[in-house]
Amino acid sequence: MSSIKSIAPIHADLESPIYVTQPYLPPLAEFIPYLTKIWNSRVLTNGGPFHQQLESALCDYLGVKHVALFSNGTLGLVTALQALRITGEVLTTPYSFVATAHSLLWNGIKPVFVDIDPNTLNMDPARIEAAITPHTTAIMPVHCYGHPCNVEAIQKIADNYNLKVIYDAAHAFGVEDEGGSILRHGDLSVLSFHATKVFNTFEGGAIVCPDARTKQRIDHLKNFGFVDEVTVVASGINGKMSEINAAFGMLQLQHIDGAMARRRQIDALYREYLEGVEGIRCVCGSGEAMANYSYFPILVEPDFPLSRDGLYQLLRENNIFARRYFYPLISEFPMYRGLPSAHRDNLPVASEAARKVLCLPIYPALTNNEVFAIVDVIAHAGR
Ligand code: T4K
Repeated sequence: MSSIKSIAPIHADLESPIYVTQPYLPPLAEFIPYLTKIWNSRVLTNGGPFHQQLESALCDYLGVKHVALFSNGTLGLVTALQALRITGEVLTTPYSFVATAHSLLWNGIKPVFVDIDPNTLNMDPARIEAAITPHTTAIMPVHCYGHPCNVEAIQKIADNYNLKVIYDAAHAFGVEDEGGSILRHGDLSVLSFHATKVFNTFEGGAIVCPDARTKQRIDHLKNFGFVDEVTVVASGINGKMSEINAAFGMLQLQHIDGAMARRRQIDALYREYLEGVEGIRCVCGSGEAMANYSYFPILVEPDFPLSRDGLYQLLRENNIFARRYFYPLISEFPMYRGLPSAHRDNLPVASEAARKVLCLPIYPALTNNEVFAIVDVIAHAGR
C-alpha cells in the first residue's frame, strides 16, 4: 500500500464502465480514403490489393518471411493443422482461450493437456515428454498474454520426437526475443487480429510461416483449395480476409507503435501502484526483448483480504469489468473434461492459476486517472 499512499488520489469518474479492453480505432476520417479506393475498384475480397499490401507490410513490420491473412485467428489455427496434415494426438495447454483446443477437435485431433509453468503460465516443457505417446504428432503451445514460451526447450523435444510445433500466437503480435520476432519459432505461428487484440482488423488473423511452399499450401487451403478457375487441390475452407479488414489493417499499422507505447506506460503504472499491495502478484513477462503489453494479469494470492472472485465482484460494483482469463480451464469444458489429461490431478498449476487470475483493463485510451481508480479499489478492498 505504501506506493499507493505516495500518489495523489485523483479519483476518476467511473460513471461509464471500464472494460478489460477497448479496441484501438484511428480517426474515422483517416479511413475514408481507403474506403473510396475499395468503392472505386469494387474489389471486395479474394486476395485483392489491400490483402496483398497488408501481407507484405506485416512481413516488414513483424520481421517474418511469409504471412497468410485469415478472416479470424480460429480459422488460422484450423488451417495450420490442415496445412501440416496433423492427425492423432496434439499436446497443448489447458490455460488458454477455448479456440486453441477447439481447432484440434475441428480436425478430429485428440488434445492432450500438459500443465503450465507457475511463473510464465505457459506450457511447462519439463512436463511435455511424459505426455508423448506413439500417437503424438505435434505440440500446440500458446504464448499466453504475449509472454513467449520456452521455445528452445520445446523445439528440442519436438526434434527428438519428430513432432511439429504450431504456436498459438494469438496474443503475441509484435513480441520479440533477442533474435527477433517470436513468430519465427516452430513450424507455424498463428495470430489473431480480433477487436480485443493489440493489433485489430475488427476480425482477422494470420498464419506466419517460414517458407514459400507452405504459404502457397495455406493460401490454397483458405480459398476452398482452388489453384485456378478449374483446379481444386484440397478440401479447403473459406478463411479469406476481406478488403475492408485488410485496408483497416494498413491504417492500423500506422498507429500501432503509439498504441503499444501507451500500453507500456499503463503496464508500468499498474506495476508501480500495485507493488506494495499485499496479496496481489503481477504476472511478469518471460524474458521478451520487446513486449506488447496485451494483457495485465494479476494473481490474487491467499493473503489478499478477498478471494479472486470477491475482487472481481467488487470491481464490477465499481463499474470496472476485469476478466478471469483463463477461467475455467479449457479442460473443464464438457467436450474436454472426459479426457484423461483433463483431470485436475494432471493440471495442478493451471488449476491454481485459473482460480487466482484476474486480467485488469489495459488499452491505449485508458487514462492514468482510470488506472489509479482501478488500483484504488484493489488497494482498499476488504479494508
Ligand atoms: N487463441 C487464443 C489464445 C485466443 O485468445 C483467441 C481469441 C483465439 C485463439 C482465437 O482468435 P479469434 O478467432 O478470436 O481471432 C475475447 C475474444 O473474442 C477472443 O478473440 C479472444 N481470444 C479472447 C481472449 O477474448 P470474450 O468472449 O472475452 O470477448 P468479449 O466480447 O467479452 O470482449 C471483451 C471486452 O472487450 C468487452 O467486455 C468489451 C470489449 N470489446 C469487445 C469487442 C468484441 C469492445 O469494446 N468492442 C468489441 O468489439 O473473447
